[in-house]
Amino acid sequence: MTDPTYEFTRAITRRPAPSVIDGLRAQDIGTPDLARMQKAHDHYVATLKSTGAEVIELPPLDAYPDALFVEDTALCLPKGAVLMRPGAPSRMGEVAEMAPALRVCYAELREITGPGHIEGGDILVTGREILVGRSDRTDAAGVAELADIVADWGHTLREVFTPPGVLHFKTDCSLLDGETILATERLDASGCFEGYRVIHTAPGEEAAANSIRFNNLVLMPAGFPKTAETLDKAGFEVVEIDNSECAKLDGGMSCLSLRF
Ligand code: CIR
Repeated sequence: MTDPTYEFTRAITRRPAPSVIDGLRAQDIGTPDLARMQKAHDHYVATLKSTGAEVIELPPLDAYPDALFVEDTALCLPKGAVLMRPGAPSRMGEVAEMAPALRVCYAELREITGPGHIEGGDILVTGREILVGRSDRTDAAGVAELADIVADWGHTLREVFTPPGVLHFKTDCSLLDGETILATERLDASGCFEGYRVIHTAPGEEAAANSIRFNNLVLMPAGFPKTAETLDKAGFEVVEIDNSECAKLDGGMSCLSLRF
C-alpha cells in the first residue's frame, strides 16, 4: 500500500529560462545567476530521479520568467489533476503551457475557471484533508471552486491562515508524511495543524519550512543546519539543495515540481 501524500512515481519540472532574472519577487535581494540556478536545478532533478521516480523535464519558457515554479500551475491528486488560476497576472499563461503534460498523465483533468484565483503553493495535501491558505494569490472564490472539484474525488478541503507578508501557505510548511508537518512556529501558532505531529523549523531558519518529502527523501534548501539536524534525528533522510538563486524570487523546494 503506497501513501499518496509522499510516495510518487512521477514528477514534472521545467528548466529555468534566461528571462528568470525578471521573475516576480517581493523584495529585490539581487539578480539570480542563471548558471548557478541551473546547476542547483540539475541537482534537484537528479535527487528526485534517485528515488526511482520518472521526471518529466519540460523546456524553458522565456515568455514566462516564473515558469520554473511549476507547482503553482496545478494540483495533482490520485484521481485527477486540477489546473490552477494564478493570482499573479504575469503567471496566468503558464497554466496552458502545463496542460498538455498533465493531459498525457491523467485521464481526468479539471480546471479552475474563475473568476477566483488559486495557486498550488497555497495548497498542502495531508493524509486526511487538503489545507488551503488564502494569500495575495489565492482568494475565497478560488478556494470555493477547488473545494467543489476535490469533493467529487472524496477529499475534504479546509481553509487556513497564511501569515501576513508570506507569499504562499507552503512558504511556511511542508508535509513530511501523512500525519507530520514541518512548519514555522509563526504558522503553527495559528492552530491550523491541531491534531498533527508538527516539527518546527529552528529559530532564524524559517526559510527551511519549504521542503518536500519525495519517497524516501526530504529535499531541503541548504544552509539550515539546525533544522536539518532535527529532521535527521527524527529519522528522515535529508538531501540539501542549493536554493540561493530561487530564494531571490521567493521560490523553494516545493515550487520546482509537480509530484504524483
Ligand atoms: C512568484 O512570485 O510567483 C515566484 N517568483 C515564486 C513562486 C514560488 N512558488 C511557490 O512557492 N509555490
